[in-house]
Amino acid sequence: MEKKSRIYIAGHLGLVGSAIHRKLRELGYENLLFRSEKDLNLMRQENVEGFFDQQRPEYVFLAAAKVGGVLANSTFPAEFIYNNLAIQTNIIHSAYLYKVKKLLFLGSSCIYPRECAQPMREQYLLSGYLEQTNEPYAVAKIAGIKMCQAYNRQYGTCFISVMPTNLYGQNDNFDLETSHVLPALIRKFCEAKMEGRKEVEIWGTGTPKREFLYVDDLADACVFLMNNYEDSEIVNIGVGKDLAIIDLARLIARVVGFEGTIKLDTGKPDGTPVKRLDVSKLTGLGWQAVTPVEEGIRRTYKWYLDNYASRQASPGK
Ligand code: GFB
Repeated sequence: MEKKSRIYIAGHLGLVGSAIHRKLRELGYENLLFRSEKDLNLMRQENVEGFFDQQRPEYVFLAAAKVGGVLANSTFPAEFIYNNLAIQTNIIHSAYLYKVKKLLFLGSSCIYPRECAQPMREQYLLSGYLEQTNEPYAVAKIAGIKMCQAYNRQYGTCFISVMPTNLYGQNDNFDLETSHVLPALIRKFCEAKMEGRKEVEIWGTGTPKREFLYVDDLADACVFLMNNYEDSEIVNIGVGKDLAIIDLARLIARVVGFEGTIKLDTGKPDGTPVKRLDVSKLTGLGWQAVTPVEEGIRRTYKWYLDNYASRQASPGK
């Protein structure tokens, strides 16, 4: 990408898209294109093609998606498969029609089989059954990968696909029903501390293990790959280390300053037992994550206090 290239960030208000937007600005890219949902409905093919025809982006970061935690995925399976298939199909096909130079598609680590060998290497894709709680989402993401690869093969496009691990950071979703675990626990411990409660309930058995990548690191990796990677094969983006949910809960409780007890709600789903990416391909290309998880949690907690919690506290906002 040149500093003056026309770069479209689909999903620029979300966790990932907003981080890519910040990173590109910070690096001096000055010709950034973005549209809110109100101005461009990505579920409508005609609208998306019209936008590409008019704006002619040269590079596309496809970060628009319907995302959510383990409960949201199992409660709204139809929305997770339909919205994601529609959004990504419309954008990838428009990128082909309007001759985008390069597109980066964001997948997810849930594309790998539930019982996948750990750490999960790129070649384990489609080597076993998927986790049930998020199968519709995973199938949509796998379709996105295969679509990029098929277009590259048949039409000679340059569409790359990256698979991030569990992400967190500013602009995350802090809704307790639909969010991922890390923002949910920041909010739960923070509210319990403020209300003087002695106990916080977390979902599941606490034993599943997850890997957490700070979203600003992810954005840096995406820009790096956009500039340095051209292959159709997928690339994992992670930190290569994981921790048990109960240990994550203790760490967040410490950062927030909650001193009560942690209770397990085993009626809620655990999801995949373990999920850790093999990141040797990415490190071999010359990139690695820099933000330790405790530091990332501190920054996200601060953002939560400055933005989300204060918004909740002032009526009318
Ligand atoms: O982050 P999370 O919702 O998604 O849950 P997944 C991770 C683990 O944290 C599960 C536990 O074992 C949850 O049971 N957990 C404990 C909690 N307390 C909570 C809580 O208060 N809220 C939430 N949300 N979880 C998603 C997929 O899976 O990960 C998506 O459903 C996507 O498709 C995403 O791939 C990255 O890691 O299980």
